[in-house]
Amino acid sequence: MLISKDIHQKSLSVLHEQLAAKGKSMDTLISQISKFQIAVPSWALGAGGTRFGRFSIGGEPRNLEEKLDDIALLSRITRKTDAVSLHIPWDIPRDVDALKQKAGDLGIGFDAMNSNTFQDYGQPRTYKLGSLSNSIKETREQAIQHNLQVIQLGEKLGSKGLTVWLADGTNFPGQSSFRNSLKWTIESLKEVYKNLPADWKLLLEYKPYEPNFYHTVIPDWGTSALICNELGEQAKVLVDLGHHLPNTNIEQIVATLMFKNELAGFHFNDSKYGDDDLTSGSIKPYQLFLIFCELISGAEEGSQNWDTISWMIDASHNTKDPLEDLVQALESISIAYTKALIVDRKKLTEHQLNGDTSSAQEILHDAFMTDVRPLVREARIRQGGEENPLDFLRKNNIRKGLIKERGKGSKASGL
Ligand code: AFD
Ligand code: MN
Ligand code: MN
Repeated sequence: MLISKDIHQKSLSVLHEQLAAKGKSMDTLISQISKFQIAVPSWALGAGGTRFGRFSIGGEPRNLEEKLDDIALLSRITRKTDAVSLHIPWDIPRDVDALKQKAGDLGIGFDAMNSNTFQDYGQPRTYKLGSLSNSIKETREQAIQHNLQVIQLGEKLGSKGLTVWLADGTNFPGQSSFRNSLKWTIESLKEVYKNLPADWKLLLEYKPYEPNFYHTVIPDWGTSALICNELGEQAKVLVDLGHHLPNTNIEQIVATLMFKNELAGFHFNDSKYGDDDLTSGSIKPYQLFLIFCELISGAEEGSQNWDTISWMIDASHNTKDPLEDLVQALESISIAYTKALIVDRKKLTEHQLNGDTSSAQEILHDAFMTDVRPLVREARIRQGGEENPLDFLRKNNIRKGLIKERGKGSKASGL
């Protein structure tokens, strides 16, 4: 929605007064919002697909360099992202040094690397019946080696994390042994973990179902935490918002993981039913806000240091222009974060201790219902970003220009 400069200033001064009344400093909030950066996944810049098909957007990046160009554009207009998360082998660079140079020139860092043992891409042994959990030792060995190669590439690029998401699982009862596949997964991950650089972390992702529909080897946060505890301090649990059965209390999972300093980070998206990979905040904005309430209180109470948590979007666009979707996602995440920052936590704790339920709930509701967009916009403007990034993309016919430059329907690698 286009806001005039005048309206922006007026709404900002009203918000300023509201926040001052709560003892919140606008400048402190603006610097917190500005510091909060979210990594963009390389595969989100092209049109995603479902098992029923894929509809190209046109002008999609044809290679890693063009993906970096798109992320640099997002960074310039939103000021909310400064890193890319690569997916290997989709994003194997032709020339590592040249890529590093280009990323450096664009001010884009390398967030966690994603290994891929959920597809066959010409490797000697198929992953059809699993990878790190496969009953065939040589296949597990191959998957281990792939993860080690991803770590080696990541080290050259300056990444500090390896995200492991296993599609491993079964479609039918009896297809494999629950315990053996868990045992083999732990053994394999121990081999990977042994080769993790001392300043890296292993982000172990969980998912209840899909692509397997009877069981997934790492289906939930508890199993991921159980495995991380077998591996060591540098292994922690990655929470992908779309990886929960309907109505799961994700904010409680976040609070529990922080309680044990076991939260690796997030893959932000939104969903109605499954791993829908929809725009963050487009379906359940209140849940996203409550998750940030747990993150901020967990960090403030010293459960887990904010800087040890990784922030990344993991979404895939089948109907929207990927750039527009990412602009909306970055904005929604910033808004949820800002609303959580303005919660009067001191009063909330008082009401909790006094058992005053209505007042406690009122504290959260009041923050959630506060329109903090002027603050998010002001932070962006002060950082030299666009007042309205979505409008910028449209007004400057960015997608049209990309189609002209890259052609229609160019094959985008990725999910
Ligand atoms: C799919 C998986 C998972 C993983 C992502 C990138 O469900 O979220 O993180 O691909 O590998 O979305
Ligand atoms: Mn994910
Ligand atoms: Mn997913």
